[in-house]
Amino acid sequence: MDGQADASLVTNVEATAAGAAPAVTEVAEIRDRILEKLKHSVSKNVASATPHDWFIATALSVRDKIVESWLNSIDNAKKTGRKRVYYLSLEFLIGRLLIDALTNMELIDQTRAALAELGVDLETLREIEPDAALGNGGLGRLAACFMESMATLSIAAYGYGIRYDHGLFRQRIKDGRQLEYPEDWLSYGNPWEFQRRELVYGIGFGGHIETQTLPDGELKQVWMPGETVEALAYDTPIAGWRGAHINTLRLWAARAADPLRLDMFNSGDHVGALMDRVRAESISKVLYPGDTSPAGQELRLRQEYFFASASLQDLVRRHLSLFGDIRTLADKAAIQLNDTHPAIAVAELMHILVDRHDIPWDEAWGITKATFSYTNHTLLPEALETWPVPLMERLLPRHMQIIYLINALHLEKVGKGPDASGARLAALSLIDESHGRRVRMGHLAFLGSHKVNGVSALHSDLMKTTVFRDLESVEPGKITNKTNGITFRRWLKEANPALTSLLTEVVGDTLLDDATILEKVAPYADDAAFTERYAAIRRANKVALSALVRDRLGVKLDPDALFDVHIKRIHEYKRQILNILETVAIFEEIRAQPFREWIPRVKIFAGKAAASYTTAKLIIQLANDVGKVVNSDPTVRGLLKVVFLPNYNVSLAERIIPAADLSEQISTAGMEASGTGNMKFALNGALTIGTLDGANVEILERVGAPNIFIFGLTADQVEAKRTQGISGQEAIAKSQRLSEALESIASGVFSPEQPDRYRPLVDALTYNDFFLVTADFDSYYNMQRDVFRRWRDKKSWWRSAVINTSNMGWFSSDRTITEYAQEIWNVPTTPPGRH
Ligand code: NBG
Repeated sequence: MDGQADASLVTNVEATAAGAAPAVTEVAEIRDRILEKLKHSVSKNVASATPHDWFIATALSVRDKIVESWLNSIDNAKKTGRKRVYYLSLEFLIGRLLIDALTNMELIDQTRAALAELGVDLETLREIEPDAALGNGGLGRLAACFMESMATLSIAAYGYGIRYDHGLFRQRIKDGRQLEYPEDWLSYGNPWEFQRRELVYGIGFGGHIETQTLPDGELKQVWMPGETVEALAYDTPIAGWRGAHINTLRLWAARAADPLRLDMFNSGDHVGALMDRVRAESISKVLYPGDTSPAGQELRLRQEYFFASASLQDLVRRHLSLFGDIRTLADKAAIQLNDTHPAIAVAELMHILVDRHDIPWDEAWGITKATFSYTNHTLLPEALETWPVPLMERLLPRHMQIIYLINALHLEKVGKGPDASGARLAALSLIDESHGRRVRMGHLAFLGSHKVNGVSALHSDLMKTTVFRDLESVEPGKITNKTNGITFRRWLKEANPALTSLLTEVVGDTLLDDATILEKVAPYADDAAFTERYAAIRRANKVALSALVRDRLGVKLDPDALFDVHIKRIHEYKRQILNILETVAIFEEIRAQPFREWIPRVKIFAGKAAASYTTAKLIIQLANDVGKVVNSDPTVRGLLKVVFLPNYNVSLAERIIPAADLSEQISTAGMEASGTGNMKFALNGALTIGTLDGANVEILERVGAPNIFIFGLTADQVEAKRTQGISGQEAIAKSQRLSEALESIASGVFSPEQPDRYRPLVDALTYNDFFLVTADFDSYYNMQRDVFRRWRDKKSWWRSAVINTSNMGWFSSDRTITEYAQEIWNVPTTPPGRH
């Protein structure tokens, strides 16, 4: 550490791609700020600082910059009396924030240089930051992309969620099997958050209702909760692109009103004295506690009410302090329900308006509907939440009463219609009576909102004909579509800086301000010099990923092989098993016909299975077992490799996606609401092999049929096929390849120590193939051969890749958020760079 700027210290791709060197004075200033933080906030000097100390010092130095702009943003929203957007979500999969913050504050190159002067590599610090896994998959990552785009577009927005001590579990793979461990992202502190000790709200549970008679003879219901838990706010600033506007992600931590029952403690019951506290704090312990037990279900409902109630109390307090009159709430606040998890907020707002502010019911219902809107993220019946009425009645007696009344008035209205049969009313009711009484949270969210949206064109259409068919007929036009998007700051610039530099050379440096200018790249698809550079960047990313795979799994990859990537939650509808079957089929063929000219290919899998989802866990094990056999088979000669990277999260996705050649988006048509991984891959130039499902349909429309590999049954065909029966026997009998692949799996070729391990999987595909894997196998297999043919013709491959990148501008979450702002929230947007 000699204080000299030494460019050779900086070895990563971004620095080499960064272009002009940052100004010397700015670098010196940043270096001094980092040193100041190291000394006064971390209490270390340069000689004794660990990489973690450097991470904290660097984070705090950029945080200071963010805070200045943050306070201005808050002030400005106050001064202008702007309408605010509140995004309620049980998940915010924000990932690491250091590179994101530096990028959006436009300080990344300067900070890298400043750290280099101190002998510190920014990439090392990047890897030290824990990945905030406060989400499960696409839904949570979408919420994170939306937060970033709302800040970028200067929308005054708050994200509201839960500050889980442990987010989604950490996955380890042992003997091919998934093991779950608690994620511990907070164990060494979190430099991004601010505890707001003044923002504490009481959240009631249980108890009873007292009916009071008002002087005018009207009855008033007063809820007397039996238990109160405190919600304490923690704020994280979310910087928009170019740092002009900063929003707040406010996460609630649960706390007991009393830390300890001192009487019990002193009488010797040391554990019992902590019981209330443990019970209260369990609410914000983990994301998605198992809900197979009644206790687990209760905890889930407690979580949902906890964060919905804290958020509503907070936003109502803000509204009253700024505008004075609760009746104007809908003019000044738009609340977006991210899926059904926060749907209880509809009843909570009615409770606040009617019980606390004495607003007459009808007026309160009008305010509620005008304030809320709801996004549906899945049509899978098991994901559309319903809560047993007895549980709701016990935990939230007043809310249950409110839900019953909403339902009674709703059914009274629709019951007057000419087609009001018993079956129709049963379908429209907020209470599902088909297997014990349960509250339909999707229906509650629908009725309590002025707009309801799906997340891709196909999904929004299917909503109208499936789960919300009856409700749509009562309120036609309420369902709209808002196709998902992704933030290009993270998924292009931060994940693939070299590609970003190449693209900005062509389209100019406003690419991250206005993604639609990517169109200008299209003509370069036929420019050999350009595609060569584009291909070289991919190769460098593949070399980097190969190093990671080697470090983590000890498997050596050939960066010139085709990287065929399937990364997402493990679920039967996402059909990882279809991909594995094709892998097995090719494995058998390579061994039988070793002389053929095979395309060297690497199958890359990653993803977590829900802890209680046995079949998904078995699929993980199969992928690992197949990998073990294939990777060590001498005849295969490295022509096929299969790797399963453990603990898939945002950071791993950032490493894998820029290195992918082929993107697997092969869900059973009609089942993937949208997908957002599909967009990230296509933006980074991977070609998609996929079904006509979710946003794949819109990707096809934009990139054109020659540049995407579409196969398999359509959503309509899937429905028709299912009505004929879902046995796989016929398809298996027709396809020798498929029957051989299934046979080798069933007979234990990949599990010699337990030959019948995969019998249940094979039996399900044979007799009960709900996800239609067998029906789509041949067309998938054949399409993979088209992929091979195309890969051989490199010119054509890279042409398609560039066309994919150039047509992805529309999938920016800035576009999606602009649509929400204009068509659902009615709030203004200011594009970046127009300040
Ligand atoms: C997921 C869908 C994806 C979609 C994301 C974001 C849930 C419940 N739904 O297809 O499966 O892209 O939501 O909309 O996680």
